Amino acid sequence: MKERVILVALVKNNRERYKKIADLEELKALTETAGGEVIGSFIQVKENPSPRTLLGKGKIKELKEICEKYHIDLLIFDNQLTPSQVRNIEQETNVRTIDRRALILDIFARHAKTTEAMLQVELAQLNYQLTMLTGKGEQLSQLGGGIGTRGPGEKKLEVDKRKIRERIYFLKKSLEKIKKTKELQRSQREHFFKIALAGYTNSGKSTLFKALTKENVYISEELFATLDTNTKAFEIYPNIKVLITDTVGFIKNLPPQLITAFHATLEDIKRSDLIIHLIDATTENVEEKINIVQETLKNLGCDEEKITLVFNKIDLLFEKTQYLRLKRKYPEALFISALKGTNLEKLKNFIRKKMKTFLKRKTLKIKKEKGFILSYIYRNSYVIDFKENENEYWVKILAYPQFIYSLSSQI
Ligand SMILES: Nc1nc2c(ncn2[C@@H]2O[C@H](COP(=O)(O)OP(=O)(O)OP(=O)(O)O)[C@@H](O)[C@H]2O)c(=O)[nH]1
Ligand SMILES: [Mg+2]
Repeated sequence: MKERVILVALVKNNRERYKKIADLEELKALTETAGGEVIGSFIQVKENPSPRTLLGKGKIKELKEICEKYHIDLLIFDNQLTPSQVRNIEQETNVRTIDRRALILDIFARHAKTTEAMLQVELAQLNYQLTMLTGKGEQLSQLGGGIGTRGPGEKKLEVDKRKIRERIYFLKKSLEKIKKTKELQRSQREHFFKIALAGYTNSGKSTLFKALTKENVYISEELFATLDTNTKAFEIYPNIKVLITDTVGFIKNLPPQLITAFHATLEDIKRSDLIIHLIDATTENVEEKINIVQETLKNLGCDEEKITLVFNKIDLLFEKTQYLRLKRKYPEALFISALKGTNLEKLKNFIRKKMKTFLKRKTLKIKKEKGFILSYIYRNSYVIDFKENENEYWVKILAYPQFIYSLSSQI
């Protein structure tokens, strides 16, 4: 049976309350992705949050009554909670309580499929637990403990912390090993033009990946459907391949533990020659989401010059106004529908333009007795023109410089 959930948020004033509604919509989608059923939401407007329970005393009481009446199993706070706040709220409402960060970690844990993703998620979860335990320790010493509580309590915490640290050490070692294998793969791919798909969760990255590579990947309206990077080649010109990588999506306030743990995965974005920042053009607060992704990319150390904005899902933009507004505000951006295939040719042309300096044009003169090499050339380059006379073939090609270089010793 689905857990029955109430979403809770605290905002400073009425203006923020209005903005919070979109955040709660997102929190609802996250909750549903995690398998919960949202029964309602609860917002308190209060200038100063209570250090004990975030919400004020009266509101907590009100919340407790609602939880009893509607048989609520779980409270999910949009605001970040301290460990002691979690405990106090649980004590006073009798309902299990988590915050947005814990919810996102839970979704990541559900969706991790490959060994690497599972190790990364566990690492993020343990680091998160460690911060929560540290908080609990502080709480205990602040209370002064007392006979029978403080001593053993702290001791148990120390044991827990030590076990967690040991496991973290093990996970980091295992991830190191995977990283080495990945490095090897990367070096083999070094000379290809590399594209990364980045963007807010649910913007359609995997759908675009599938449209370009014809690869069957998992696509879903759930948030964070993709946690594992997936790299595939597709031909941008006949016989000229580029590599494209589908990655994990971003979200507002992504727990920092996840960014750290997924570093190896996100490294693929940084190392790309072109980053396609894909945006769901139909979503609420588009600009805010664009800024969150741009900010995350910047923090990862991505070169801004490499980032291109691409608006997706234009098949759903029935109203022209949103389209025109975005076009005016982001004149350089492209507009596509990954699902319907609209403007994919435009996107490919854009990629071709971007990779101009990565490819070389060359006219090869090949003696007829070396004609056997032609099939090798045809397989690895885009033949623009072909002529022959009695003794020679003239082949005008477009190819990666490395390929042209490899030919020089053979013709
Ligand atoms: N109408 C429409 N729907 C789209 C389009 N592109 C993607 N979708 C839908 O949007 C949802 C999310 O698509 P995904 O490709 O899984 O998105 P993602 O960016 O990979 O999401 P995460 O992996 O969760 O970060 C799915 O239900 C898709 O069918 C589009 O161009 N038009
Ligand atoms: Mg995806």
